[in-house]
Amino acid sequence: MALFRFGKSASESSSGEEDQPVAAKPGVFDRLRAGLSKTAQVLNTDVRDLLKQEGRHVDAAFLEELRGALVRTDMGPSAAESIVKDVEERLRSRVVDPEVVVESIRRTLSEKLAGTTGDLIKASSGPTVILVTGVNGSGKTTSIAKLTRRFTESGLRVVLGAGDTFRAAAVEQLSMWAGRLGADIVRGDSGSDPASIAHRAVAQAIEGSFDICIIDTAGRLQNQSNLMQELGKIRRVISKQIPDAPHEVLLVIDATAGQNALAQAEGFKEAAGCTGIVLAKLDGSARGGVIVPVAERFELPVKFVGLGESADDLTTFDPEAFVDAMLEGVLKP
Ligand SMILES: Nc1nc2c(ncn2[C@@H]2O[C@H](COP(=O)(O)OP(=O)(O)OP(=O)(O)O)[C@@H](O)[C@H]2O)c(=O)[nH]1
Ligand SMILES: [Mg+2]
Repeated sequence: MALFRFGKSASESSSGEEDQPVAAKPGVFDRLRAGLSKTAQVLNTDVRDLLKQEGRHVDAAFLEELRGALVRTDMGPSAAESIVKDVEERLRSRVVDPEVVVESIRRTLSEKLAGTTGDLIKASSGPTVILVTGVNGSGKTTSIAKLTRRFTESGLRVVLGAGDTFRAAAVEQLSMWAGRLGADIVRGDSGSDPASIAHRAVAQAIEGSFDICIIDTAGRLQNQSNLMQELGKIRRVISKQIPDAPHEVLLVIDATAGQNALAQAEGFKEAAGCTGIVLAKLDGSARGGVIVPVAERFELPVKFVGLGESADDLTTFDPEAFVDAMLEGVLKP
């Protein structure tokens, strides 16, 4: 199996493209920075308030306040604890040194996120099949639109499978995106079997020599065992057509939903055989730190982050850029 290495899409290019008009699209770091601005604001306000108190000593009360500020970014207790411990060891009973604290946050987050990303897996030959799963409303269909945009911009041909046959509106939503983005779509009647839609979509991908086939699924909760089993059936149907497919099973997680959303998404990893995560809606969240517990808990690579509602609002996950964006402006005037 191979890996997709996308060329930078127009929306991700950090420099102005020659043929772009005056209002060039922002580069990837600008987008991340904008998306993570609410998180950076929380860190900035809380940590700056803590650190600007001149002459304050690193004591139990200080460490407790620091822990609180860190936890408010949703980075999870283990990351917050590591940072607090590190600051305690390095500055115990001494006067607070803001640079040490910020450096400690940066290093801990970088360490926790190192190796938590990965390129999209690609079929060695024939169409690459991507199955997209997650709880209700997490951002699956929009993420499919964003992925489609990336693929078509790279010159790849895409067919979508409207496997959310639960709601008629879901099929319409995906059809609208397919029309806009120049992808084909396979759809069935409302209430038809999602596995048969997946089968037809993969068949069309093979027969029509498409590069990519992306299957949408209805949102579900992990305690809906019949619906979770349905994911297994979709997988089996696909793998009968192409033995190593689906090549990717992406779990879409809503970054605004907090720790509870993580608990809800847990069952998907096994039931659907997930291979990677898309962390959607980071732009709306002051809790961008949630990527740390997401990566830790699922032990799956975070392949993309969603930064808005349009088809361009997706970037690959770059841990260093992510941490930089999270700490953007912290302690700077
Ligand atoms: N701000 C923001 N909104 C997003 C993002 N991704 C999705 N949304 C919005 O979230 C809502 C739900 O997105 P969908 O893509 O329909 O979610 P879904 O998981 O397909 O939902 P169901 O099919 O009902 O389970 C829509 O209003 C999207 O526009 C994102 O990255 N940022
Ligand atoms: Mg949907």
